[in-house]
Amino acid sequence: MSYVEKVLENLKKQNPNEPEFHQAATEILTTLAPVVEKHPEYETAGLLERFVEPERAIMFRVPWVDDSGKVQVNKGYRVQFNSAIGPYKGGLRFHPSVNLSIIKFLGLEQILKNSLTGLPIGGGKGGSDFDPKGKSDREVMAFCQSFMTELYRHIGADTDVPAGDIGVGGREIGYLFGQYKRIRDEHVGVLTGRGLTYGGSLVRTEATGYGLVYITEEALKARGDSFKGKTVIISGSGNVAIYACQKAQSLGAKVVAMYDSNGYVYDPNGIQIEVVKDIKEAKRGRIKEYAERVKGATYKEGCKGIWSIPCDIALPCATQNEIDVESAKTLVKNGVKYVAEGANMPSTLEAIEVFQKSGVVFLPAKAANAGGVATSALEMAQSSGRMFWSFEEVDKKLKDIMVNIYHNIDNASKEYGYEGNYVMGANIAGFIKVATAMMAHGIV
Ligand code: NDP
Ligand code: 2IT
Repeated sequence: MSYVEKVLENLKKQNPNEPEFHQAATEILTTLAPVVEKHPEYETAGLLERFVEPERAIMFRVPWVDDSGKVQVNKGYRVQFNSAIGPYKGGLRFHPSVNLSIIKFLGLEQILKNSLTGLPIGGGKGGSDFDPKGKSDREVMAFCQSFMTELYRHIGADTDVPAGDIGVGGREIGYLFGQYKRIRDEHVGVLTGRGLTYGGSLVRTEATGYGLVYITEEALKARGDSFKGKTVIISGSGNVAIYACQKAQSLGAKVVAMYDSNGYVYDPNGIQIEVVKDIKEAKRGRIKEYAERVKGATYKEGCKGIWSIPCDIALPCATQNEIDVESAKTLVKNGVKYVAEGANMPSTLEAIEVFQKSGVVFLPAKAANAGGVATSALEMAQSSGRMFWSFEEVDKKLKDIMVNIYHNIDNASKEYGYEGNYVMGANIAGFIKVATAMMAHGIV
């Protein structure tokens, strides 16, 4: 049995009932075989065993009082996965589906994503099974204050810097930051995605969606093509989806469909993103309302149907495993040419295989959605320098980072003999930097 196979088998034995963690680890480790073959010293140093084991995983109780006066209890998590190349960095997810397996898969992905940005950030992730949907602002504040009352002791501007993810946006970051500052009496860059009046960076709100479109644009350009005139499907209608839609349309694409967890809207005339922003950002409403407001648009219950709409480019921007093997086959049958992942692990392993075997250009999440965390690192840099850069400056840095990531993963795929396989390219390019740092640090 090879080194990679041994590590994977042991991981599954040591961490039973963590299917999402197994899935992410399988995707990553199986592509690293050519690297560990080149570096037999990694096995002696137990490098892969250490790489897949979080440095620390914190689980805690989050009690809070709801509007009826009843005490509610949620689970809180922070997995500090790897600090070889910088302080732990990664988002917080508030969603009822959150459990240790989900946080560990996200944390493991984050290590390599953060490495690919070229910036000094390690990997971490956290969150809670708390559902902000349908809660009052006061309930969300009470939850966030309780969550931070435990989390504050584990994080710090040079230790671990959380940010947003599903269910954690500007409102939640504000409440979390307020409580951290109150307990620690420190106004520092301990969270990113902060508001612009208290240390946030321009472009952070737009960064993940914009970055996704920038890297896809570079992949198109490398093939003599562009977004102009392309039909695009975007799943989700949250932070990543909205700004991916806006940027893709500004480059001449027509985005015809989006969804939330209840169903999808189809607008053959092209999604009017200002309407989506009003429904989702301003009113915290449901995407269904889009079809009530825009003539010619239709709404269908259920998410999966979105993948049966013919498109040139698919940008999954909602959640893990939203594209299964069947949906992948439908997309290919209908002529999809590019799939770039805005969400984390939105394609199942079998779906990825379908895309790759069909010659679809597939840009995996850890490369394609790295613009969010990259801009978070730019926010950290501005915080420690006590200064701010203009929108244009940050946007330019973001674009340069995404273009670099594209060429790094493309070059790595060629160097290792798997040209165009960007799953291999991204995992290998991300891993080599982390592995080199870990080897330099000795057995820690
Ligand atoms: P938001 O909470 O802003 O939006 C999430 C969107 O996805 C909503 O439309 C939501 O619908 C939908 N969604 C969530 N869960 C499900 C589900 N189980 N089934 C169907 N739809 C679902 O989150 P973000 O836009 O920030 O995050 C989206 C994805 O992008 C996640 O995978 C996240 O990890 C990833 N990501 C985010 C980054 C960021 O900077 N924010 C950076 C890199 C990656 P509903 O409103 O009905 O719940
Ligand atoms: O998955 C991700 O990269 C994020 N949710 C953003 C993390 C960050 O620290 O900005």
